[in-house]
Amino acid sequence: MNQPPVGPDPARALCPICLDYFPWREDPLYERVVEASGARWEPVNLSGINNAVKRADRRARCYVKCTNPSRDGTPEHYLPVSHRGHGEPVVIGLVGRGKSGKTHLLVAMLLEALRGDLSAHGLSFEPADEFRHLLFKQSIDQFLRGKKLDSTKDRVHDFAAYFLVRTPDGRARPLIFFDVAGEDFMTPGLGGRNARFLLGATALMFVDDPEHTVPARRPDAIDGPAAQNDAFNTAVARLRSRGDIRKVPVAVVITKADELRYEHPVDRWFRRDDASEPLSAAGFRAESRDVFALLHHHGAQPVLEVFEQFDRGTLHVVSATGTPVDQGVYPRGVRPVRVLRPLLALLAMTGVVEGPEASEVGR
Ligand SMILES: Nc1nc2c(ncn2[C@@H]2O[C@H](COP(=O)(O)OP(=O)(O)O)[C@@H](O)[C@H]2O)c(=O)[nH]1
Ligand SMILES: [Mg+2]
Ligand SMILES: [Zn+2]
Repeated sequence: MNQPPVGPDPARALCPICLDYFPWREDPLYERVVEASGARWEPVNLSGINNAVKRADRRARCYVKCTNPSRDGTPEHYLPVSHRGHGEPVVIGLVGRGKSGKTHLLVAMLLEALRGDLSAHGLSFEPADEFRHLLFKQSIDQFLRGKKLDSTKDRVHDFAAYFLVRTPDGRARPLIFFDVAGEDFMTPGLGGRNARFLLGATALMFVDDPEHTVPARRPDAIDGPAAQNDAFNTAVARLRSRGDIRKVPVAVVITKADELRYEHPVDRWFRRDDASEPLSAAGFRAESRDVFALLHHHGAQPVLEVFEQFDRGTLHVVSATGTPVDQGVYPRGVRPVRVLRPLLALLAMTGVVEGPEASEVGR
């Protein structure tokens, strides 16, 4: 009797960028060559390297070109070799209006993850895509110097970061983040290319800020909560064509919550460390309940509605910077608060973190 294939198909890969299945061929492999005149992709031939250790090391830094079999006009793109040979990739998409704080959140979160702050949970992270990581590291450096990050432009079809996350039992899973500028998300045309990553996402982070969700709690507030969140609506509409929308795990994140830091119940969560406590489904539930109540009290319908479209999800209050920006800089430096919680929740809900507690997170 034929057994169904176990794990990823070795000959075919699902491309997270164009969402075509394409034949995975490592002849040739490609490298990103950067010179004063510009950067380009160049084929490399490793067959002349007769030391297996050296060859493996070199290969780990190479890329495979996606053949984009549907020829849908997606610009030429390459995937790191680590896309193959590990478990099913976890693809996390950030969704939110422009300027809601997605890019700062992603940078703060991955900075702490790379630094080893989730080691109490047995998780270690390593960049698995040298070329994109160099770009991403520029953002990290800027962030650490207390400078405001540039708004997300260009490369709307591409992902922001590619990691391997290793778990205590020796498994590794590719972890891919898409961070799309809120405006591009809604731009029509391009055959819907901008938000297409949603169709391949295995988990989502919905991001919004206090200005649009709990404005009455801000000292300078004038309006009520926003009646609509077009980025959320577009994303959910787009996901519907997948059919399994309720099954996608989600983390709903109110970032820039430093603006609410003295307010109940945000103050309570801000005092707690986000990474060292043992993983507890009840802990996630308690925070979700508090944030839900806060949003409900302020009539933040768009966020509550998006949360209720999914079977499994958590709610969070976080701050990427810890303080407001002042003329493009953070005068006292940045101090992220609780940014690892949504990541940890999604890693539990996608099965990267295993165990009886992890399996109950978000239920
Ligand atoms: N107070 C505060 N401001 C933030 C925080 N994160 C981002 N911002 C500010 O919000 C603006 C938009 O942030 P950005 O990450 O570019 O939003 P994106 O368009 O959703 O990617 C920038 O001016 C940031 O300085 C935060 O945690 N706290
Ligand atoms: Mg951005
Ligand atoms: Zn592709």
